[in-house]
Amino acid sequence: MKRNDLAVYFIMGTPNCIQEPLHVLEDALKAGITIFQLREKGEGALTGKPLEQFARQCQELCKSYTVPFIVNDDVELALKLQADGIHVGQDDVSLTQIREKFIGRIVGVSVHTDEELEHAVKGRADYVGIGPIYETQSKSDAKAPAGLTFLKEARSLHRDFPLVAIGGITTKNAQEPLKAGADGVAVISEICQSQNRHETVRACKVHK
Ligand code: TZP
Ligand code: MG
Repeated sequence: MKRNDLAVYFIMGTPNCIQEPLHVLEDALKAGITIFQLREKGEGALTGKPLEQFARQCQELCKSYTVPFIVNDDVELALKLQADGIHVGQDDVSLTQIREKFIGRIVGVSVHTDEELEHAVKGRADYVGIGPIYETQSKSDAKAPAGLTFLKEARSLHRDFPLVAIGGITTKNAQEPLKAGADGVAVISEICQSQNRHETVRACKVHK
């Protein structure tokens, strides 16, 4: 993957949406998100066939805007749909197992420490997610906000490795992680709840 693919990484599941989820996704695609992750979690989350059907609809939409479609956690679903990639945390299936199954596809891993970062880089992850940078309401088991320190360190250790910042990112603070070395920002609520997704996506891109 190219580092620029991470520029505006939209993450969504049906429980994150106030509006019709497929409308939210299409509006975000029109607004210029560069990658999408389906993360179907929390109260009322779809499972089984309804999840598969929704995932296929998301995938179709992403295809029509040539935006990579990534599945969070669910290895089986990602393989069944031949998704463009998978994103896993430290408590999910191991990177070694996933890397073998996702040859030529995108593998992303969430990391919080130097050790986890080195393991992800050595294990040939395609990118790592670093966060939560700021306070977030969107992940029930989120760790304490880490600020920019670890992100800066990760960038200084790996000049060219694709890094995306996540957690509490808004139109107001997005430039901070970008200046600190992130290739992009991963966003749930700010895009899901936006009244003007063109403006929101624009504000989340690097201001030159
Ligand atoms: N991982 C770390 S923070 C987070 C995830 C999935 C939630 C990010 O959501 P928001 O609404 O952009 O803070
Ligand atoms: Mg996970």
